[in-house]
Amino acid sequence: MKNLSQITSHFKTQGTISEINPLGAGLINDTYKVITAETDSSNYVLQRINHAIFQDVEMLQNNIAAVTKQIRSKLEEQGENDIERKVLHFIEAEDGKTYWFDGDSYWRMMTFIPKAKTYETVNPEYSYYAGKAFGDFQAKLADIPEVLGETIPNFHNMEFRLQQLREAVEKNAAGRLDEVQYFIEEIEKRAVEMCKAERLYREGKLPKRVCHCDTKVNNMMFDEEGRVLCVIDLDTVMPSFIFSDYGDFLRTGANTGDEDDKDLDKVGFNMEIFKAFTKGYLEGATFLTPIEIENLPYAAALFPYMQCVRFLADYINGDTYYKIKYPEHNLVRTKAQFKLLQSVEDHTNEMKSFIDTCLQG
Ligand code: GN1
Ligand code: MG
Repeated sequence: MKNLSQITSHFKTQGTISEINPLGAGLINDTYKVITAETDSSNYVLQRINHAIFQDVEMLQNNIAAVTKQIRSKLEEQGENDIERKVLHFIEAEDGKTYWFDGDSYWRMMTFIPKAKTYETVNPEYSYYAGKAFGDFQAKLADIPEVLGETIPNFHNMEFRLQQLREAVEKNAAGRLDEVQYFIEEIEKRAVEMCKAERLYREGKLPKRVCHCDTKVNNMMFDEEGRVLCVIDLDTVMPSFIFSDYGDFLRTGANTGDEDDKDLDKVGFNMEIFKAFTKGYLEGATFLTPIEIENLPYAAALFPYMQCVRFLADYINGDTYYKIKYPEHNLVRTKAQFKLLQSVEDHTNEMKSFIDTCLQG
């Protein structure tokens, strides 16, 4: 607490800081809520940026500054009157930067958005709003003047993720290979199909657009009525296929169980959520090309698949990337994501016909 309040003293905040408590359930950065004593001054969010993962903090913060500036100006154009709750606002550090380096870690602060909530699960109504909001988020960023850098190179590149898994298998650093053979085989069976996006891109048939790339349901703030206020966790905003945002929301929002559910009977793909989210997304993302729309069911499968590959690679490597709560955690996550993938696959035809209906209607 003492250390954390020393960190906050390097930022141009207002009010007297009275409490600093852990916030949220992110797997990468460390996040805290900073509470001020005065009722009329804002509370803040303090974050320690995971520098091992985000190696170019300058690029990271420049991306976020460009994105928040663009969203802010679009909201102003629309005459929005709740701007402070609809876009993140970063606090300057004493040296004028948007982050502070304490000689060891990189920190940043932003205003805490009041009267807003995040959820780990959502009902169909909220999913519809979420779909519209992510479509709208991508639409707002379509004409961003800055060229955004890839804060994590090849982040959602399926070919690259498979290559990482294959390297992990090759090294078998933690000696865990024998117990995961089944999953490796299942992953390899689907590898060619799942790398379709990269092939379409090379053939010039699929564009990259500015995407959020971490559209987990808990990266969205809702107001008291369940309307989406804004999208948070902007570290991974970068050029990608729109499949990233569409697919990663469904991976989390349409899962009937948890991302790391030990009870696989609870894990499955909820078609009601799929339908509501897809309807909203198609309404918000008015710029989609036919090839993007046609591949939305592929995107719904791609993200459980990719996450399965990433969790499994981390398990084989000995848990060097994701925070874990117990030794088998990454294996449990792998199994849950694989179960979800199978459930998505079972719904392929139903997804396709729903999308056709939306387009006709
Ligand atoms: C990480 O930190 P968090 O939980 O928002 C990860 C995502 C994964 C997710 C899995 C930078 O996001 O890509 O989908 O965990 N972020 C990074 O829960 O790797
Ligand atoms: Mg998050």
